[in-house]
Formats: sequence, C-alpha cells, structure tokens
Amino acid sequence: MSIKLFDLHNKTALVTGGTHGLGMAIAKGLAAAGAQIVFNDISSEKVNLALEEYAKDGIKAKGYIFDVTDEKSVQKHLNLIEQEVAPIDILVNNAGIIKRVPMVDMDVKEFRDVIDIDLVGPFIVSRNVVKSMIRRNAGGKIINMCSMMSELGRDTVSAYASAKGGLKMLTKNMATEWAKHNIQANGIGPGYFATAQTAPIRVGGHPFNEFIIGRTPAGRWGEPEELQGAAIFLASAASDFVNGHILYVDGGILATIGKPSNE
Ligand code: NAP
Ligand code: GCO
Repeated sequence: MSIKLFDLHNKTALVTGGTHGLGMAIAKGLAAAGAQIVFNDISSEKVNLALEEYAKDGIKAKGYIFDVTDEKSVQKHLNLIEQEVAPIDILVNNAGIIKRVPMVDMDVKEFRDVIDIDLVGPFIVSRNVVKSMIRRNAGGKIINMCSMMSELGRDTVSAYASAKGGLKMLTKNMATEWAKHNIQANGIGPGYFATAQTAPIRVGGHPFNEFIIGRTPAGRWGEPEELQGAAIFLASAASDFVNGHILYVDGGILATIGKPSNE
C-alpha cells in the first residue's frame, strides 16, 4: 500500500479554533503529514501564543482572527488566506463552545449562542470554503468535530447536544450536496478528551471524572494527540470514497451499555 495515501504535502488545512486543545493537536497531526496549517480564533492573544507553540514544533502556521459566526468576516478572511497563503484544501470545523446548564435554568440566548457557534459556524465556514473548491474544480475535505453528544444526551448539555446532533446531520447533507464536486465531508466524534473544555468536569476530584473513567471501556480520558490518525485519514486520499461518515474516537464508549460500578 502506498504511504502516499496519507500524504498531505502541497495541501493547505484551515483548523478553526486551532489555538489549543483538540484543534491544535489535529493541526499538528496534519502538519506532520505535510499540510500547511492555517488556524483562527476570536482572541488575538491566543492566536499569537499559538503561533509560538506551533513554531516550537517547527510548524510555520498562519493565524487569523475571526469569529466563525460572522459570515462577512469569514468571507474577508478566507479571501485573505487564499491571497496570503493558498486556497484551502482541508477544512476542520473545530471551533466550539459548551454551556452546562439545566434546560429549565438556561437562558434562550445561551442556547442560541451554542447553536450559533457549534452548528451555524460550521455551516458558514464550510459553504464559503466550498464555493472556492467548486470554483477551482479542486475537490476538498471537510471534517466536522462532532461528539458523543451527536448520539447521546446528558444532563445540562441540551444546547451542545442539539448542536452536535445537528452537526452530524449537516455533515451528511454536506456529503450529499458536495460529493459530485469530489468534496468529501465527514466528522470526527471524540469521546471524552483532556482539554480546557472538559477541565471543569475532570479535575479537582469532580465526580464526573470517575464516571467517565468507568463509562469508557478503555478506562481513561483520551489525549488530544489520539485524534491525529483519524484526522489524517479523513483529510487524505485514503478517505476519497468515505463520505458522510462520523468516525468515533471514544475508547469504546458508544460500543457499550456500561457496567455496574462494583464490577
Ligand atoms: P476548547 O478547548 O474549548 O477549544 C475550542 C476553540 O474554539 C477555542 O480555541 C475557542 O477560542 C474557539 N472558538 C470558540 N468560539 C469561537 C468562534 N465563535 N469563532 C472562532 N473560534 C471560536 O475545545 P476542545 O476541547 O479543544 O474541543 C474542540 C472541538 O471538539 C469543539 O468543537 C468541541 O465541542 C469538540 N469536542 C471536544 C471534546 C472533548 O472531550 N474535549 C469531545 C468531543 C468533541 P477561545 O479559546 O478564544 O474561546
Ligand atoms: C460534557 C463534555 C462533553 C465533551 C464531548 C464528549 O460536558 O459532557 O464537555 O460534551 O466535550 O463533547 O464527546
């Protein structure tokens, strides 16, 4: 089998929210396979810190400051990226937020904010990236960061689960509409990973930490780098006939009903 299947040299990847966490880990993996990395964030400070972090690994990443929910800003910065770096071949819709509030207590604005960033954001960025891919007849890869909550509910994360469930179906619609342009749209569904986003339910003896260790057959939280293989696969020629698929990287959570805590 040719290793070229996973080669990303001469490819440019945009990872939204790629200043830390899963996005940065995925970006580093794509860079290791040869991709030119572009990333964004809403914070200029985090963009600058991330540029230093990428540079430590010898990655000459390019950072931009824009909000994935602001279509005019997205369009402006995608044009800048094409002019200053290159047209985007691989898009990882990674930017996202979560709010952990019981539905009866959640403000409607909080609910809408999560949907806006986690679902409408990927719609906005993807359709503008894809317009260029189609115009250039270049094909491309879209990778949407889904979640266990694309399949399962959990107390307090109604907005997030609604967004991630929607993102799973948006991924399938992207696949349906864009496959004829040789654009593959797929998702990665991480289980529970150790990042800033999960720190509030993972550290300081939080009971959820023990729950997840018990609920995950692998018996541990995932490390962000453990998503790199799935990302390289879905970003490369190795997945040219994979479309609309959500690749779960979850240590086995979705494979099991779980086991009694005393086993
Ligand atoms: P994270 O640490 O919260 O990072 C999310 C990134 O998105 C941050 O860089 C954040 O920027 C950025 N962002 C937020 N709103 C944005 C906006 N409107 N425009 C542009 N960037 C924005 O999350 P993570 O744990 O690395 O997770 C990354 C993705 O994987 C998310 O979509 C998350 O839902 C998903 N996921 C995470 C896990 C997990 O266990 N960690 C599991 C499954 C799925 P700021 O820091 O400046 O706000
Ligand atoms: C939570 C966690 C999860 C993870 C992830 C699981 O509060 O349940 O933050 O939502 O982030 O999405 O796949």
